[in-house]
Amino acid sequence: MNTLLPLHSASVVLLSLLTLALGQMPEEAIPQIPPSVLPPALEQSHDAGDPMASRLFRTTSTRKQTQLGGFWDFVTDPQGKGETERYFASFPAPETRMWIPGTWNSYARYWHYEGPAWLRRKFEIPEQGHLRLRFAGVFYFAKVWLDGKPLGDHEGGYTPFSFVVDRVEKGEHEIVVLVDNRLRDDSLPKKGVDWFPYGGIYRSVYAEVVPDLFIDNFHITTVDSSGKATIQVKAFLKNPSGRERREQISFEVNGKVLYSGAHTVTGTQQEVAFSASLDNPRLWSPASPFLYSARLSLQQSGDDQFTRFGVRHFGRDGFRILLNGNRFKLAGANHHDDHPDWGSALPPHIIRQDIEIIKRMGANAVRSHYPTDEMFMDYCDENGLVFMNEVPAWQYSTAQLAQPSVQNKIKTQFADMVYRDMNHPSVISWSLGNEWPEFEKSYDVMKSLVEYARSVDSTHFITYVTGGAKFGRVSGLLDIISTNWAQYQWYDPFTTLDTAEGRKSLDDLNKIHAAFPDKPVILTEFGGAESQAGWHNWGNVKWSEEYQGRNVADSGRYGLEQNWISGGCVWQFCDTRSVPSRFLGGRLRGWNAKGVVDSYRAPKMAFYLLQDVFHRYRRGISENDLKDNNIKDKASSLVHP
Ligand code: ADA
Repeated sequence: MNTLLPLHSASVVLLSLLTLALGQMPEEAIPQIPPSVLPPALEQSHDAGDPMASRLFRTTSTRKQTQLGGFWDFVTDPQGKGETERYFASFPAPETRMWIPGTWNSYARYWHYEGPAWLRRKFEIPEQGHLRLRFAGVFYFAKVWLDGKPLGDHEGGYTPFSFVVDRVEKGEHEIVVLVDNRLRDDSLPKKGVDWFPYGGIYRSVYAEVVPDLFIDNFHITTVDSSGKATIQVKAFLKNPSGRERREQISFEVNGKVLYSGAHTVTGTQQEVAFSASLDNPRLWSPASPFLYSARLSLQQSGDDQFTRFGVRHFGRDGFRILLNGNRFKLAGANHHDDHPDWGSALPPHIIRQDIEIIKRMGANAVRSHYPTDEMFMDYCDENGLVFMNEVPAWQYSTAQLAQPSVQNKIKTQFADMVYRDMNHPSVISWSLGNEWPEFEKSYDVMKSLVEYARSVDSTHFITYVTGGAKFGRVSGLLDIISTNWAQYQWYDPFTTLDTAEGRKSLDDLNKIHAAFPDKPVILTEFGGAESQAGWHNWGNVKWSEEYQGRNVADSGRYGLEQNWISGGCVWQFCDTRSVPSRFLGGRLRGWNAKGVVDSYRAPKMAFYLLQDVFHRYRRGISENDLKDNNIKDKASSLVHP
């Protein structure tokens, strides 16, 4: 990635422009110019080559699955009369047919629609049996009927849910889903959040026939110690009939059986735990993202499930984060599932391209405000991108956090996130929320959330993200202090690092370390300045690419150069659509335009400047070469070329 790259005429022009803009700079400071074609992201396989599949690997070799993507009948229900009028039994004349996975808010006709909507499709099942319907993500509230009978409902837009129906006949069936994307003060995220609440069945959905006893999921944790990894497996079994049975459970890694044992299963669900060992494990890291394939199988019931895992260890040494015993700093990007044509329903080729661009940026990490698409996580695993995962408890007020219903939603979302994403070696941390304006007033809430989080999973860092360089008693509860370094220049081009405001924001940051010298600190968001792609100005003018580029490069470099800071993630990867209420609050065209690439992923100047910062860091140049005054000098050269 870092070798000499072919230059062609467009690149040469761009190179000259950048050189002009940056003034006299030493040769190695010239940003890398990427070739016009991105190298492909690593991809080991794709689930049976099925374009509708939600994962990059085969998840079962025994279950018959029917992908339910494609066109569904669609009708909006602005007056909310669908349930009384029994749309689930007799679907009204459709307004249109909607492509699933998809969101209605990416269709011109439903661009602004927030409310209830109904979707229906028919499908065939190949044999009689227990039918499991699995939704990877429906935003935000869903209620499901099969052949006119209610299966249940689900609240929460980012994690999967499923229903099992006993003895469904072979042949044609009808599924109806009521979806509502109206957010409220006590929803997760809350109403008015700074990203668009795209409504719909926006992630994959499938039906599959499962045996009486089946595997719902299984978790793998690994402990590496001199030439051997101990693998701990926890299997989550479902046994809807509750009938007691004896089952032989086998566990294979890369085709080799590492464990086989008989277990008694009683009740409708049961956890089974065992351990195995793996000799001479290859470790996972961003430089060498080695993955193992694991299969869990039930001999008598005939069920199986696959997953992938990595052997790696995140640890702490005072303020340092260690990966496999070595210092690790994040050089990352904040990613939203958002695209002008697809909304939040990113199709596989866009997900793959986003990963390619993030890799090309020189990043080694990604952060998201919520559990992202499972395929995105698979790509992070394969491409060595460390992932900061988060519950979308975004900017809740003290009064909101005091509500037990809100606390329960945070806990449920946390548990569901861990349940889904536990095996991804890319995951470094679980965050409990982002930017509660008065987080210290919610100390007791945070304490109980952290205790809950640790009871669910003790193998990943627990964190919470403050808005601005802030800290307090809450910080002492966390494994990592995460802070959005948003104080200078985000909305005001005159507060550069050289000004009094800029210096104050540096002082504030340093105070965190002074108060908690032994805790790692990550700048979960830095460099957030909006720019209109293509709008340039010499004077650091708001919305110009120069204004954004300067903020991104200065703060990214600062985060990587300070020994006590464990790096950070740029805010943000691409321009994303915001909520209508923010349209008048300064969001350009209604979009949050702080992307280093625009909404269609075309690079802005900030992309190249950040790429230079990240690549320098990876080449080990930054720590010695760019200390002290260089930040100031380069910033000045942007304003006074
Ligand atoms: C915060 C928040 C982001 C976004 C950002 C901004 O840092 O976490 O979601 O709203 O502000 O663009 O102002």
